[in-house]
Amino acid sequence: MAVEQTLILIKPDGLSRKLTGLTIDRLDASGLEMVGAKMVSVSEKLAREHYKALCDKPFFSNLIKYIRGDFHGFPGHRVLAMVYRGEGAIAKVRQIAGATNPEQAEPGTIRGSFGRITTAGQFENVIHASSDPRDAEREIRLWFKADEILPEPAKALK
Ligand code: DAT
Ligand code: MG
Repeated sequence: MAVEQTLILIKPDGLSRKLTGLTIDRLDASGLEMVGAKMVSVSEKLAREHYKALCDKPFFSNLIKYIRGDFHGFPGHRVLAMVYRGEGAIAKVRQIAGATNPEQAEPGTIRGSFGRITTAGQFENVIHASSDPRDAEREIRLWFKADEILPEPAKALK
């Protein structure tokens, strides 16, 4: 299996419902390595760029509000952005996250256990996880500068 990097965001619902530790526990237990992490104040521009493939969807404007924390009374528009690395990292993290729709996510996955669909139809699914290698590369470059991610061991300074 190839060594991959993948982007994870703990979204504003995950932060406000105190699911940060639980999420990191599950990611660490998978054997993958955390190689980047920071709190990010999400600008409108960053949110729109992150979700640009969905810009034609009817739920796009609420999706931008959601990722910016507008539904969670969370001043500062915060998310926790992380990069994990390891063999098959993209699929492993998607497995831990569960399906996009929290009602269809397997019980025991993060979204299956803690996600919800609000009465207004908003998916609140706790975390973001890159869906494929192209997305992962694009998203990591969007959220992180190169020197904010630990180099692979072979490339690390001795
Ligand atoms: P994922 O986050 O699992 O990669 P995606 O990239 O298709 O899913 O969509 C990004 C986010 O958009 C998703 O986490 C929640 C929201 N979303 C997707 N489909 C939706 C829908 N049918 N109704 C409301 N929100 C939706
Ligand atoms: Mg996606």
